[in-house]
Amino acid sequence: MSIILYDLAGADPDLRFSPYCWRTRFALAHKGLPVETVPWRFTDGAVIAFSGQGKVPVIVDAGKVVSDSWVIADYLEEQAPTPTLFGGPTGRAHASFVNAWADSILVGAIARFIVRDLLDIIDPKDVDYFRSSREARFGATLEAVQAGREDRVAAFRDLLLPVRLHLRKNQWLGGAAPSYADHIVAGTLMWPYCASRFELLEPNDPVAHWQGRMLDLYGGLGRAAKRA
Ligand SMILES: N[C@@H](CCC(=O)N[C@@H](CS)C(=O)NCC(=O)O)C(=O)O
Repeated sequence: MSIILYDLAGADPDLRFSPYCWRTRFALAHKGLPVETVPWRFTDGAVIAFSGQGKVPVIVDAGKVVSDSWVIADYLEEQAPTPTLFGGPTGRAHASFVNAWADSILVGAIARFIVRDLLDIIDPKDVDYFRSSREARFGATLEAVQAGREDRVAAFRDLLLPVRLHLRKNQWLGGAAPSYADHIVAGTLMWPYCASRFELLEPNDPVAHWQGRMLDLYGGLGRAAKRA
């Protein structure tokens, strides 16, 4: 039986752009677990009713409801230990560090380049909620948050230096094979990749080359993603 994944969608139900849902999509594909995705919009509310919280990803596995991408990764590792997502407790701790970095630094940095673009792809019924909740978070209009991005993109690319240095000597963030650390960062980068046409990465950046390898993994799961 397939695992059900509630997955953030745009006005176009095939446009899936959540940085957290993509982490789960990659993790499920890594495990070779069949998944059926259910498009979810910010104002749907359905996941609140049965998961006790209001965010996606949420998975339902034979009646068991699990929310939060990190908790889901742990759950999948426990339920289906091979192929491993973490490579043991030390790898899990390293992935936890990558998760904290992605959530606290990378997501916020990317938002400043694409948050206004998101208005053009989300479901019309989500627009008022999205604008007011995000403008309250940033303390500025979405247009002001995104303004001047061409002048700021070099600084964003500098932020990825630790990833770039690691990739000079390793094929994957997980080392010789992709791990959940790869899913975290690649999943986060699926957000701008799917939701915006703004080029965050230079094509000759080792990070972009690694992203290309990630897009090709799991039968080209990322490569097949619909883009804005
Ligand atoms: N810590 C959560 C974060 C999940 C999250 O923020 N999801 C966003 C979609 S990308 C969401 O559902 N937001 C609902 C809202 O803003 O109302 C995870 O890792 O899964």
